[in-house]
Amino acid sequence: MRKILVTGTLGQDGSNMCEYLLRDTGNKVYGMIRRSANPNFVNCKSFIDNPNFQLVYGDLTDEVSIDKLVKEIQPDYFINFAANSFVGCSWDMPLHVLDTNAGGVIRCLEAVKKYQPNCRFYSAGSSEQFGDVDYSPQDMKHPMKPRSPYGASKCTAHHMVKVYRESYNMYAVHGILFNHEGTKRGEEFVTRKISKGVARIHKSMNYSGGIPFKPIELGNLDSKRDWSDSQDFVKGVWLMLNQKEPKDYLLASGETHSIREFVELAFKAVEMNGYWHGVGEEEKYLYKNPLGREDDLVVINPEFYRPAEVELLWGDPTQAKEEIGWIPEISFDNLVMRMVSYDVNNA
Ligand code: NDP
Ligand code: GDR
Repeated sequence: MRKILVTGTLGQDGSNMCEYLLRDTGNKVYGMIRRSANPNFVNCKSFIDNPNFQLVYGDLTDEVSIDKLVKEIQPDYFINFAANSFVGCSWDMPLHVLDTNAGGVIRCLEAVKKYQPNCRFYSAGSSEQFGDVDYSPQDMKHPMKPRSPYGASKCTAHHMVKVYRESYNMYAVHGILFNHEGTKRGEEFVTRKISKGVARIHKSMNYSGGIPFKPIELGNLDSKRDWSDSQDFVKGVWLMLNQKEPKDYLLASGETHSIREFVELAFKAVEMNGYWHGVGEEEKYLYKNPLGREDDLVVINPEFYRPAEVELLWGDPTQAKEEIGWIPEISFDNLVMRMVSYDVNNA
């Protein structure tokens, strides 16, 4: 039986990866979580009781725990999705972000080197490493120009993976993944914030007698992101781990869309076609409801602006498609529809 250690199990990608791997009954999956007073297992509902799944405790900031897991489990694969993953908070806690996202990867690499050198290791890289981009779409040759402590931490991890791969002949890869979302996405990220907000507003409009509601508060509407579905991406990660030779790849949809477009499409999914009015911090997304009342659906809150913004991300996934046969299935429109309808049905 293949033994696979996955970190970030309660998060979006870790839980999607566990779910994907457990479809193969030849896999024994060890899902690492960190100690928490009140852990939230909502993303793990579908597999928590699977006999081939086992929860294990560990923390990326504690090498003793990582060493112990690798020594005891002797995994064939170690997939590290755990991170302090929210770019927006990374200016407020840069040392913690660097220690978790870069130091944590070094701790994993060291444990693999010491206790299970043939284990295949995945490090979760990010399009945030490209930062203020030189050209579009970005490919693996694009220079690293991070704009946040988070982006810089992922660049450090990237360099360390290469160093360990070349110094110790390890199968270690660092995938550069563009934004990927879905119904397990954390609520502070903009896509889920919008889909949950749309569901809340739709409910007020339709089931509570059209009572007034709070609009969704957003920051920069003009930044553009290359959005895909996390379920497509975990398959790409697994492909990266199962090649003859270790090599870093980039996963993206090959399209880019603004936050503004995401808002429009998300409201359209519940048949609320709004319109933009005003400029700068006064800009709003408005909707004329069936009673003739004009409601604010989205307003700007400058609190959500970042000290430095990555304005445009747009990836070129050609290499991953051609060399490892990665085939994403969920389009941007489909992703938005799925997220909104899930949140509407669970509002
Ligand atoms: P999430 O924030 O949903 O999940 C991250 C998980 O890491 C959480 O479950 C969290 O635990 C865990 N974690 C945080 N710190 C530690 C620690 N010190 N020790 C152990 N576990 C820890 O992120 P995603 O699933 O979206 O992303 C997965 C990875 O991919 C991350 O590394 C992220 O930076 C990277 N990435 C994500 C992209 C995306 O668009 N989703 C794009 C590119 C890269 P807890 O639940 O207890 O908080
Ligand atoms: P990102 O995702 O920073 O790209 O990082 P996020 O959804 O947080 O932001 C995307 C863009 O939306 C703008 N924005 C807002 N963002 C948030 N969170 N909240 C708001 O209210 C808001 N209003 C506008 C942001 O300024 C930004 O331009 C994600 C994470 O998953 C990282 O871990 C991962 O590495 C990258 O994607 C690729």
